[in-house]
Amino acid sequence: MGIFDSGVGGLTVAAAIRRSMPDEQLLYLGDVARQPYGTKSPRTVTRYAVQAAEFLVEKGIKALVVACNTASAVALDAIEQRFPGLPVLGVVEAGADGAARASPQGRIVVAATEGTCRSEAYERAIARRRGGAQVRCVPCPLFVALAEEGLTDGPIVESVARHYLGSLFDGSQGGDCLVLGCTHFPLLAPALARLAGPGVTLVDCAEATSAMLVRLLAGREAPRGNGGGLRLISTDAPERFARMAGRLFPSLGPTPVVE
Ligand code: DGN
Repeated sequence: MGIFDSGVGGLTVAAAIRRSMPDEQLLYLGDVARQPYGTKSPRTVTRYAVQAAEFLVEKGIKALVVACNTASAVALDAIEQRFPGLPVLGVVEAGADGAARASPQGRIVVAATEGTCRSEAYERAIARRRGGAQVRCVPCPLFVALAEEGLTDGPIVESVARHYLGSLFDGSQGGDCLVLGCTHFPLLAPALARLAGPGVTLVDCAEATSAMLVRLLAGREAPRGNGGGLRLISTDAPERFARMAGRLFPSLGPTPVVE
């Protein structure tokens, strides 16, 4: 199975897939040479995303997970058109599904990149599942840099989180659900959960995506006990990618192999 993101963020999705489908062979591409995707135009993100998909398809994958909300928001149709017949799953549909189910009153805050917010993909996907829900998409571009830097909690993260989301969960009309609408953001989840407060449900699109993937691949799973694995490929600076991946995902070991 192929998975890609602009960097290490999509490893939150890969880790969730590993937990729920441990027999699958996963091939992960981090397009760090061209990150961030979140501030680029839809045309550029689509070109990058189709190229990333081409690279993975050439390696012989049976399904593709677009583990980047920005690419899912703007490039999913282009990828599906380029590879008819290949099961393709994007994280926006999964995140929207999770939010529509989890929000008690339908007051949903989506923290995402500028590109995802501009596309209004979450608003559309949530409206299809839960008409009448209020959706507020907030661009939080610095969260991506913090996660890529391995800075996932502490006073700097708290202050950036307050800057973007500080007033959105106050009072009876505040958000009741926070969607981590960028695959880098689950890495900051403890700080974001503290900021949102105890009454607010966090929706992690990584978990929601892996649950959707299990349903999508029913009947086509890898044989049990064949020892699945995760192969990592980076489009630039593999040593740095390995260092960050090892630090953020201890289950990969301190210095995972990155090609
Ligand atoms: N992780 C990507 C996303 O989910 O949107 C984008 C990160 C970025 O490249 N800005």
